[in-house]
Amino acid sequence: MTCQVLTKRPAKMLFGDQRLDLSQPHVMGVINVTPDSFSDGGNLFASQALCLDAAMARARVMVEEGASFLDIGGESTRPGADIVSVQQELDRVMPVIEAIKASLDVIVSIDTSTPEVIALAAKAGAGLINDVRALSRKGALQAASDTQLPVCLMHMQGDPKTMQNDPTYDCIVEDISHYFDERIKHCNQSGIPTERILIDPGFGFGKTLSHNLQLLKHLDILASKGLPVLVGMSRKSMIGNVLNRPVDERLYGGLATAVMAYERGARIVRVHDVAQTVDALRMAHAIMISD
Ligand code: 7PM
Repeated sequence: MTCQVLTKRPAKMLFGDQRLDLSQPHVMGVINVTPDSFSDGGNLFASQALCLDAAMARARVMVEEGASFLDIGGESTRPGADIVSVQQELDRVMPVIEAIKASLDVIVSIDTSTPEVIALAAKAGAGLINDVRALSRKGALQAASDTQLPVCLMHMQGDPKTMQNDPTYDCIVEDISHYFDERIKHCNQSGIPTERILIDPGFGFGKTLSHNLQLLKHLDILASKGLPVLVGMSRKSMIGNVLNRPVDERLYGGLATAVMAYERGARIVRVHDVAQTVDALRMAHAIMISD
């Protein structure tokens, strides 16, 4: 028997003009267009034009390596990061979205909490709205609803400035599950049907190492809600803290988290290292569907 039979998750989901089979795992490549993004040291940002060239070069490679999505972000959510103006965020992400849509066959995910960015990115052809604030900003629910695109609701405790100051939960998995129930209700009331919602526990966003490890261990409980689960652990401190490795030496640890998340029901894995993660997940998938 295959595992899909056991879930109530629909096998296919429409992301803008692309239909994706979510009975298999998919990789989302991260394209940060921020000067302070920790994973690329800001080297995509030397100047506006250079930035676009570098972002597109990276995008092309990630698509060749098998990414189904590219996640474009123009606001750093690093703890303590500077606040970005709406215009600044638009100036960073819109050229990249337009260039990708013009030349690459991939679903563009827009990593934003800003209503104006949601609307314009959708107009430019984005296929998924990925919001680390789960559409909690004023106007974001309506903006997302108007696009008719799927939305990824990520859980975060607190805000990026303070979230790592002693985060606490009664029971991390239950608390986050209830949080999603509330946000899904708000989405539904704003015209976003449950069929267009993905959930993401938000590894590293207001969580201690122990919280992050428990969340991954019990991810199957969140997946059993029936909504597609997306996860992002690539290069994060939860890997660094277990292995005692700097950010550029967390690939193997990250592959372990990707495979374990997939086995527990995650279907989209957001990573910086696309080729390696695609291989790991193709292998895991072959095992999962064997009988
Ligand atoms: C600095 C700190 C820069 C943290 C970037 C980050 C997620 C996300 C991010 C995630 C979803 C990173 C994060 N993380 N969106 N955006 N899930 N859906 O490590 O885990 O890339 S930003």
